[in-house]
Amino acid sequence: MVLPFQGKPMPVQRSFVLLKPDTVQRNLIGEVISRLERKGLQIIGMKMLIPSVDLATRHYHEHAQKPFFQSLLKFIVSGPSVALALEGDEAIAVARSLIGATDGRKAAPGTIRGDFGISRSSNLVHGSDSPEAAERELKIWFSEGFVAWSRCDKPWLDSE
Ligand code: 3AN
Repeated sequence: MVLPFQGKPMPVQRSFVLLKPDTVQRNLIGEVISRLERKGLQIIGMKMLIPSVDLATRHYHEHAQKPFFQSLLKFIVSGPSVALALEGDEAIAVARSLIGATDGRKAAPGTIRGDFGISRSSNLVHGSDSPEAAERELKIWFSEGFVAWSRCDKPWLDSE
């Protein structure tokens, strides 16, 4: 019998990823989620919602003084987004590397923004940029908590 290779269990980190209204409107939800899943990140929370102005303001509070803040708010409450809670080794950095640079025009090909975007404001996906941001954002968007489950391919992902 062939047994799956059992590697060292991965340290686990959580991240928050938001598929913003342009991803939803452009029918790219499946494409984006597929990239995150295939990479090995585990989805432990997922929901579609139109955020309230209050939720959006709390999420983007660090940009409150920026000149683009009002248009950023208007954009994020303009339609449904898909919120994801992800888990995996270095999930924050891994998700950010899949997402790519902020400006779609400069984002590397192969990244989500590099392959599907040509804008800095409508740049498809948000990903937490630090453990502190991830904790704060997950609390805001997933106050109800997460779904506990194990990926059946985990043994194939768990190794240094
Ligand atoms: P990232 O999402 O790559 O971490 P941030 O945190 O600098 O980028 O910016 C948050 C969001 O604000 C971006 N995702 C983008 O939608 C928007 N944004 C950033 N810079 C600009 C800008 N100069 N003009 C308009 N929108 C911007």
